[in-house]
Amino acid sequence: MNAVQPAAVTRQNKGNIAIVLMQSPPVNALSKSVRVGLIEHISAALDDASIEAIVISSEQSLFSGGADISEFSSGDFEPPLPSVLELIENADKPIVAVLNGPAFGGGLEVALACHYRITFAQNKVGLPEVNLGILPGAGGTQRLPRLAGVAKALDMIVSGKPAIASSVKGLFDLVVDDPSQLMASSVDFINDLIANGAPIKRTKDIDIDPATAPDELFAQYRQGIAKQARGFFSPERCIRAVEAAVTLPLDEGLQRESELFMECMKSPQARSQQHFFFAERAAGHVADFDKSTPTRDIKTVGIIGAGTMGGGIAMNFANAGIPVVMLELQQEALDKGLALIRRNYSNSAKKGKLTEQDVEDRMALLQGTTDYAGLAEVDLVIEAVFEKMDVKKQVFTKLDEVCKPGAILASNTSTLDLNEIAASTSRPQDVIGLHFFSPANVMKLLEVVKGEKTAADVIKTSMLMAKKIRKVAVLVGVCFGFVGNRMIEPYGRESNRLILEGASPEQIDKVIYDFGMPMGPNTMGDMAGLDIGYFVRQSRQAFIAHDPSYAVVADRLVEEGRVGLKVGKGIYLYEEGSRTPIPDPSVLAIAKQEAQKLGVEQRQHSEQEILERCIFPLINEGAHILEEGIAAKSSDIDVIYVYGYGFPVYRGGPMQYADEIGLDKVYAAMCKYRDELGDYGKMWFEPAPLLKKLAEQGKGFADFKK
Ligand code: T1G
Repeated sequence: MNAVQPAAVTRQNKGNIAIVLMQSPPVNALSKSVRVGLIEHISAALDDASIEAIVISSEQSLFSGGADISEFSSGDFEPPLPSVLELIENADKPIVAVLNGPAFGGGLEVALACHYRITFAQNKVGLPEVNLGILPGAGGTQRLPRLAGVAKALDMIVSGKPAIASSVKGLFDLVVDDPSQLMASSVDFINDLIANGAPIKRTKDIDIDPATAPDELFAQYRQGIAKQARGFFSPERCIRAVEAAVTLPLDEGLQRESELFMECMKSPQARSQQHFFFAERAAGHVADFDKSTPTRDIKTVGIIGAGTMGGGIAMNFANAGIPVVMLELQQEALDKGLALIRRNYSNSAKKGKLTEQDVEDRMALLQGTTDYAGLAEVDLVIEAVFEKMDVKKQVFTKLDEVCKPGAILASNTSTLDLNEIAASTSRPQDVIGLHFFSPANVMKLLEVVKGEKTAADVIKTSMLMAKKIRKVAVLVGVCFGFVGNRMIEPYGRESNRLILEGASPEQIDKVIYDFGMPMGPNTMGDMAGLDIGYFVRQSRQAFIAHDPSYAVVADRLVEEGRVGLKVGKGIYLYEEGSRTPIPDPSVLAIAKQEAQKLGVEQRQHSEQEILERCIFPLINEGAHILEEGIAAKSSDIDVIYVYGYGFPVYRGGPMQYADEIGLDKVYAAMCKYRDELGDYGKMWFEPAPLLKKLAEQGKGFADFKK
C-alpha cells in the first residue's frame, strides 16, 4: 500500500478569506501536483460565495523555489504554469500573494500574477532562470517590468541574482519590517481591501511608459553585460523578452516570451546548465556517509602557515564566525600574514562589501601562535606549508604529538599522496585532504581528499564543514593531482606540444578562449607561473621520461628565467604594470630549434585539432579517474572543472560536454590522434577503456556508476 502523499496544496477558510497554502517540501517546486492543487483550490474559492478574497502563501520556510526543474526532461508540462497564472490574474475576486519566504522563478511569477503582493522587508525574490540557460517562462519578463520598472526588471532577469524585497520598488503593496507580523498584517490589509471594495489590480492592465525604456537603455545594458555573458545563449533572449514587454500588450508579450523560452529550452546550453544545477547539489550527497554517521564538533580551527594560502583559508573560517589559531614559527611571518588578512578585509570594506565592524569582528576571530602547543585544543587543523612530502611529514608528526584526540588533521596538499602523509601519524583515520583552490578566500571549490584510512565521520564532518564556509565540496580519492590537477596535466601538455609542432601560443589561447575558458592555457600558465609546472615535471620525471619532448619549450623558458607574468616574461612578454600578453617571436624560434633537435615536424594546425587535442585528453583522463573510483560520478568532475578551472557552465563541465557531443566522437578523435601523431600519439592518445566501452554502447559518462 503506497503511503498517502500529503496534499501539495491546502485550503482553509478564515471567515470570508480563503487561505491557499503550498506545502511541497523541500522548496515548493511548482511540480504538477502543486499546479493541479493551485487550480483546484483557487477555483473552489472563486466558486465559494462566502469567500471575498483569496490568499496564496506557503507552509514551507520559503514561498517557492520555482518550477520543478527535475520535470523539465519529462516534457510533461500539463497543466502549464501560465494557465494557472491566467486563472489567478483573470479571477473576479482579489487574490493576494503573501510571501512568507524567498520566491524564485515561477514562484515569483505566481506572485506577479496575483492582484496584490505582501512580504517582509528582508525577504529575497528573484528570477534566476538565466542560470538554468532559460528565461522566466510564466510571464516574469512581462509582468515584472510592469510592476518594478524596466531597468530593475532587466537587471533581475538577466543577472538572475536575488534582490532584497524592499529594494524592488513597486512590486509589493505592503512590506512589513517584522516577519513574525506578516500574516497578521496581511489579514488586516485584506480585510481593508474587502471593506473598501478595493479594485482587482491586474498587472496586465499596466502599460509601460516607453519613455522609461529608451532604446539606449537596452543598448547600454547589452554592452554592460557583454563580458560576463560571453558565450551564453539565454541572456540575450532575456533582454529581447523584456524589450517585448515595452512594446507589446501583455497577451502578445506572453506569446513572444513563450517563443524565446522554447528557443532557450531546446539549446544544449539549457541542458548543460540544468545538469550543472543538480550536479552541484549531488556533489554534496556523499554516498560514503548516511544519517547514522556521526559528525565531530568543530569549534576552533588551526591553520599552519600564514602565507597567501594559509591566510586565505583562515579567512573562510573567520567569515563563517569560526575562531582560528594561525601557526607560524616566526613572529614576523605571523604578523605579516595577519596584516595581509586585515588588508584584504579592509579592501572589501572600501568596496562596501563589509563594514568596518565586520572587519574588526573577523580579525578578532584570528589568533596567532608561534608554538605548536597553541594547536593543542583545536578541533581541526589544516596545514598549508610548502608542497614537499618531507615537510608535510614533519608537520603531521608534530601534530600527532600535540593535537588532542579526535582532532581532524587536514592537509591542503594539491598533489601529494595523502596516504603517505597519514602514515606519518598514529591516527590515519583522522587525516583528510582539504585542497583549497587559490585564492582560497575567493574560489568556491574544495576537493575533499579521502585517504584509505580516513574515517567516515571525518569525511562527513569535512563535507558539512565545507558547506558552512560556503565552499562547494567534492569528495575525491588519492592519486597524483586528485581530480582537477590530474586532468589539467594533459591539457597543458598538449598546449606545450602544439607549440613545439609550430602552433603559436596566441592561436592556441584564442581557440580555447573562444571555446569558453576564461583564458587560454598559455595565458593561464604565465599568470600562475611557469615554474609551478616546471617543478611538478621535475618531480615526475619517471612518469614523463618516455617523452623527451614533454613541455620542452616551457622548460627552456623557465631555465632562462622566463617564469611568467610575475617577472614580465614567460610564454608572452608583459609591459611594466600590464597583464596583457604580448606574443614573443623568440618563443617560436625556441620551439623551432627544439623541434629540429627532436625531429618533430612543424606544421599548421586547424582550430578543431587544437581544441580536440587540448580538451579530449582532459576528458579521457576523467574517464580513467572514473574507472579508478577517484571520482564517484562524472558530474563531480564537472563541478570541479566549472568551479575550479572556469570551464564554461553553459557546457556543463568536461564530462557533460563529452556526453553532449557524443562519446563516439571523442573516442574517434582520440583514436585518430593516436594513429596520426606517430610515437607521440601512441604515447598519449590511447583512449581510456571506459571511454571506449561507453562509446561502443552508445552511452554517456552520466550513465556510469562505479
Ligand atoms: N526544482 C526542483 N528541485 C529543486 C528546485 C527546483 N526549482 N530548487 C531546489 N531544488 C532541490 C535541490 O535540487 C535540492 O535537492 C533541494 O531542493 C534543496 O535545494 C516557469 C521555468 C530555492 C534558493 O532556479 O536556487 O521557475 O539535493 O540545496 O540551499 O519561469 O534551491 O536535496 O535532493 O538548493 O535552501 C527557477 C533553484 C526554476 C531556483 C533553496 N528557480 N533553487 O536553496 O536548498 S525554473 C530556480 C534554488 C522556473 C519558470 C521557470 C535553491 C533555493 P536535493 P538547495 P537551499
